[in-house]
Amino acid sequence: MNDYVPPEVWTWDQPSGGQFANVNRPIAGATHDRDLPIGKHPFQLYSLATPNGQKVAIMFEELLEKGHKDAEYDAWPIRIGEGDQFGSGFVEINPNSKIPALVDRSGPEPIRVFESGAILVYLAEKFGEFLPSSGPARAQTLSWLFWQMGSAPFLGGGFGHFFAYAPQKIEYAINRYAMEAKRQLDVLNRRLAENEYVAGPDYTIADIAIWPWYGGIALGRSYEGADLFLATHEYEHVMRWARQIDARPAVKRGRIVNKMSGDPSEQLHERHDASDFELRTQDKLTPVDETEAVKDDAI
Ligand SMILES: N[C@@H](CCC(=O)N[C@@H](CS)C(=O)NCC(=O)O)C(=O)O
Repeated sequence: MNDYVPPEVWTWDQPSGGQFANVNRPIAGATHDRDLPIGKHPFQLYSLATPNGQKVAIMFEELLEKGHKDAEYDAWPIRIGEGDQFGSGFVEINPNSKIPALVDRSGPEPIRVFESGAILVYLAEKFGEFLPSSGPARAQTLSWLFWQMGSAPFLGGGFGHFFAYAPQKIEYAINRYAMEAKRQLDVLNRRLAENEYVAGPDYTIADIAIWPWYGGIALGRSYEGADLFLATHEYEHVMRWARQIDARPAVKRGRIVNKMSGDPSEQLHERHDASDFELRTQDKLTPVDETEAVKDDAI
């Protein structure tokens, strides 16, 4: 318990003290002029390897794995810890200033897409993959995709924030969100007990959206100590599914795109070519520039 009494009207007069407090603001819009780089491929992805960012790079790698050569993309890092999401070029694509954001330059006019769920649906429909075109299977896929979009803010912004990033460990907040995180893991566990993949027998954009968040927690990759704290090993069907998806070649590649921290062999700061995974991870380049090592697990 603390002695904070909220004023009648909230004002932004002090930093919160939490991690990322320096980039959090109560206003939208650009803070500075900055054009975004544009590469040679039809798709330009502006992102970071957070769970939301990983979804889109995994989707591109899955499309390429299926032989869709038109799914070639350039992936540019947006350093959200340094405020790149408030540059004018980025805000033009995503007025919400959050990664991931995509520009499809394959047609006569560029098409801008933001919100990871919208990007997954856009690409799935464009290539006719990972989203059934009609019927119950489509309804299931979209239901679970939107389940993720609605649920993960409680896992990340709620549990993850208070467990890992808040300046104090607040028992009430951690209890509240640990309870919800475990409930969500149980929802998934029951579903995956009866289905190989989240939407049914086939791998879909629902798995691509859900895995970086819930697979990340289950495999101990998000919020250090969270797997132990939430006893994720008890969700045996989630664990089976998380490991199964982790083994997919496209997932192995996609999850390291725009990754700026962690093991240098798992950091591909920019992706412009399939060969980059072999040739341009940080262990293959000059020694890691520590100023680039911004946190990109999940905020
Ligand atoms: N609902 C959005 C959430 C995107 C999101 O929260 N992105 C975070 C990184 S995981 C971000 O860019 N944060 C920067 C900020 O809040 O300033 C989506 O799924 O695309």
